[in-house]
Amino acid sequence: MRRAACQVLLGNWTGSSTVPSHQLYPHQWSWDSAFIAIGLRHLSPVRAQQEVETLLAAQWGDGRVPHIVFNRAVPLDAYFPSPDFWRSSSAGAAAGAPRTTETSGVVQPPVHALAAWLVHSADPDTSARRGFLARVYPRLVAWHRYLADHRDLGGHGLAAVVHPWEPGMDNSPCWDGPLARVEPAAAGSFRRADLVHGSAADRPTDLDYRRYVRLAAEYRDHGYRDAEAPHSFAVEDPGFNALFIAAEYALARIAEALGGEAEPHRQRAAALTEALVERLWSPEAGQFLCRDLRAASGGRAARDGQGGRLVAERSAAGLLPLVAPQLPRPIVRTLLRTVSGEHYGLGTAVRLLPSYDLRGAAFDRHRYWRGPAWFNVNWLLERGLRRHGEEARADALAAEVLHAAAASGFAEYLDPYTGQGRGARGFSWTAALALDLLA
Ligand code: 9WN
Repeated sequence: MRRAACQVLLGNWTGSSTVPSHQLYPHQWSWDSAFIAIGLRHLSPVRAQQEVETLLAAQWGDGRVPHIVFNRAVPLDAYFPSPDFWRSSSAGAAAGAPRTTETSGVVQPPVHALAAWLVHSADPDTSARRGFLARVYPRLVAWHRYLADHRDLGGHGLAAVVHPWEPGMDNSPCWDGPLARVEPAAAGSFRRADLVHGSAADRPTDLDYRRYVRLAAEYRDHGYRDAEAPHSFAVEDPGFNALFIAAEYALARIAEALGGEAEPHRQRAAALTEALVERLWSPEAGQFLCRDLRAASGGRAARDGQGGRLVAERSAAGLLPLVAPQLPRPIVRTLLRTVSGEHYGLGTAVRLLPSYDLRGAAFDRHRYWRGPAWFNVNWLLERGLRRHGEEARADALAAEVLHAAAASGFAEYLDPYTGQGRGARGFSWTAALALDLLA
């Protein structure tokens, strides 16, 4: 299995970074690279460092780390939206987009500091010799500062996502409500490349895509400047912010290793944890929910005066705060119950955590982030279980992840009921995270 996972990673390596999948995603993706580096460190610590460095080399002047770094050798029609849609080097100039590398203009969850710390820890000598931490630290600090300064759209300390691609869970039912207010781009005004390799029954719908395109074009046409863009989609996502917290703690470790100041990072992580609980915890749901910042206030949100409204959909993103080390114990206990309760059924109805509520009206066992089980989410849950002392459950989940990864040929995602692989095969983060669990 180790050999097979390594082969996937070697095959998807392009010389300076790794594609998620040659056919469906032939460029470098932001959070994919973080997960890939976490696995790659067991195969080649130097390549794992390069993976992170290549991504961070495409960072914008305002600190954002783009969700895609385009490979200029790949034909434009291989992936949509392509560089000629984003036009980052011209449209993003005022926000400090790189001049010579084309990227997208949106972001993905900030897993990078965690990845950098884990990559360093795998081989501290090589890391020190290459000056890895010293080089990535200022960039990671600027990235987190971008999220804190430009993305706190709700004004209470959490980072908001402004496009469904940003939380990395493109068509989660959590976005259905917020997206309904977005005017779809004209049908036929673009050509989807994903349907050449992916099945239409699995992928987001055309109507979803028309709204994704509208939002991205709107952002681009405002120079990707957060102060000026209308951001008609703005959501506080518990998964995104949980990873921000974990990354901020990792940044504290990195600062310490460099002989710098760790305390400001720990303080920000603690403040983020507090805001997460205050704004997104739902005792009724037994998990964290998304907050739609553009919804008129009502219900609980009106009473607590927090602005916007909690989205009444259960997604696995609302369990990811288990990776946050300082979560209040009663909340941890509730989350641990929810994971194996009727909505997720881990260990009873299903073997891997599904991406969405098994009982939710929008549940679809094959459609991408509307039900299928994903390996990165399960790897994060495994880590969260272990962090909170649930060793036996973490061991059991790790065994299931490894079994499913191998049996599916390192699939992109799985039917949560049958374990049948779906989407791309030889998918990089599936191989990388399996390698990590084997280590
Ligand atoms: C849009 C690359 C990416 C992942 C995302 C996943 C999918 C892209 C797409 O693929 O999104 O960014 O074209 O569907 O949803 O999590 O990073 O693997």
